[in-house]
Parts: sequence; structure tokens; C-alpha cells
Amino acid sequence: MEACFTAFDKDEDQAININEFTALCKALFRNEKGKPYKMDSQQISDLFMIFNVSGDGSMSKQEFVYCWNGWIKKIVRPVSAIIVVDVQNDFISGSLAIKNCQAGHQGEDVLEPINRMLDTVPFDKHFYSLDWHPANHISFVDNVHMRKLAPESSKTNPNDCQTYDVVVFEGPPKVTQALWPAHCVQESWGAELHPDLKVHPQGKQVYKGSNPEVDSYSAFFDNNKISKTVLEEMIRKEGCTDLYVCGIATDVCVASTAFHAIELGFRTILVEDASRGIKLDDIQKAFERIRTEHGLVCNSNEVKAMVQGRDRRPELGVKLAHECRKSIIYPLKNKNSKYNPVQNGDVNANQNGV
Ligand code: VGL
Ligand code: ZN
Repeated sequence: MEACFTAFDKDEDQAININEFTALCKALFRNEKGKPYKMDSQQISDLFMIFNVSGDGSMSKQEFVYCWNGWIKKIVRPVSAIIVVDVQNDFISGSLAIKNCQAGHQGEDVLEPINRMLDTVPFDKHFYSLDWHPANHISFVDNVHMRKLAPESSKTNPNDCQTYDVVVFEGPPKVTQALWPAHCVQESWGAELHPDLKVHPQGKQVYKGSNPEVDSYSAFFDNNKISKTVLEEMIRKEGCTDLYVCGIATDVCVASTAFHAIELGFRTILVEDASRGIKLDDIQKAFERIRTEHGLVCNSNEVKAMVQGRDRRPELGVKLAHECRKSIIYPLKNKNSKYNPVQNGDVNANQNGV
């Protein structure tokens, strides 16, 4: 910490100004070959404002200590987990084999990149989610007769309902549901992880979708966000900062897991070539949303350097800084301050330390 502070405090005024912070960002955010990532000055000054808590225009030693512990240290030494989503027989060669869906992806194509990452990347933790439905599950098209359809549903007669239709069930609670062929029925062959998928000896399995009345695309929460799985708790207990999400289906369970990971504050990386999906449009939309929410979409061969902290992406630095901002209590508005965080619209919420 000391050495870093001294190295970047070029003018030796015991504080880091915006120019010194710019040099720090340039040193911090580099690819594995040592080349700095391009960052615009707005991006850098937004980051600077987060850690210049007092808003006086320079980062004091005390402010730097927070920046070091909460941000720099984690960027240099992230704690990483891989979340392998639903690599189960039914999605590859069973009742919901995604090769029959619009994108024409082959589910088995996830196996090589996932296994290669498991073999070569030193993830700190390994998680495998399993879609795990009871036979009377709400998402199965053959079960549509079991529940009342709401008047506003696209189809109100169960006899008209087909696979992939999106219907509304009366409930209560009312629930919008896509209809799928029966899949991943608990204890069946289709629900087993694919036999060629490497299962890490310390890997943890997370079961989802076992409540007959609610579907669960994400490995964190059900689709109504009423109940959660054990995943978040396990990840927090391990102190993971970075989550690498991959598997099947990119635009359904992988995307939903990644969105929740971002929402929960984790630096989130969707591994594109280690995932296969259902609809091309939805896959692209998912990638765009991940990027706008300061997650990352990347390739399996880029993962090792990121996990080792040799390739450090500004996008993930920004995400972590936003999380830091949530836990900093900013001083109330000070009219004399040159860089007042309160003047920045979206920092406003922090006046009360929220
Ligand atoms: C999934 C549809 C239904 C998935 C699960 O794993 O992406 N898709 N249930
Ligand atoms: Zn399912």
C-alpha cells in the first residue's frame, strides 16, 4: 500500500490528484501483454470521484487506504468462481435438445471449452447448477391442463397451447410462463450432468426449479424472486469477487444467472464460446445487457489471464468501484468543494450513505 501510494504521488504532496490517478489507472488496467486498456478521461474522473470521498479534488492517504483495500487489491488478486449452468443431458441430446431450437446451436459444443477451463484455469471455486423439476412442473407444456389460464393469457384454452408459447396462469400468484417440453425431471437420465462434463472434486452442485409452481432460470433466484438457492451464500462465504458464467442456455438460464450475479454486486463474466443458446436475437440482447450493466462477455481462452490477475479489464474495475460507492458514506454537500460528489446526478443517492 505505502509503496504504491508513494510511487503514484509524484508531486509528493501526500495525496493523489487526478493526473496521478490517471497514471495509476493506466498501470492497473492492462492486458496480459502489459498494454494499457484505453479509458476515456470521463471514465477515469468518475472513478476518481468515487474514491475522493471528501470531494476536495484529491485523494488523501486515508481515502487511498480505502481505494487500496476495497478496489486495487481485489482487481490485482480477484477471487474467482466458475458457474457451469445446466450442462444436463436433456438440453444436449434429450427432450429439450437445443439443436432443435432457432439458433441451431449444438449443446455438446460447450463441453470442450468448459472442460478446458476446468483443466487449465485456477478458479478458486467451482459451481454446477442443475435444472431439477418435479413431474408436475408449471413449465411443462403437457401440464398446462393442471392450472387455470388467466383471461389475458395469449392462449386461454389449454388444448391450443404449444411448446414455446408464453402463457399467463391465473395463480395466485399470477405467473407468466414459457412452455417447454418436459425436461430435467428429478432423478431422470435427462437431469443428469452430461457424462463428458468434468466435475471438479470440490465442485458444488446447486439445484433449481424444484418448486412445481414457479420456474427458476437463474441459479440464484426463482423467476418470481420469492425464494433463493444456496448459491449466493456459498459464494459470499468463499469471498468470491468474480463470477465466470457459462453453460446452457445462453439466453435463458446462463443469462438469468449472469444478470442476478451483476445485481448482487459480483464482477460477472459470461464466457460466450463456453455457452450455447436458443434464440439468436435473445442471445445478442443478453450480451448487450451484460455489457451495459458493467459485466463482460469474453472467450474461454481469455479467462486464465483474468483469473490470475494478469489481464485486468476496466469494465470490471468500474463495476467494483460502483459496489465500493454503495458502501461509502459521503459527506453532505459542501458548497466550497471543487469536486463535490453530490453534484454528480447518480452519486446523489450516496448523500445518505445508501
Ligand atoms: C432452461 C428452458 C427451461 C435452461 C431451463 O437451462 O436454459 N431453459 N428450463
Ligand atoms: Zn427448466
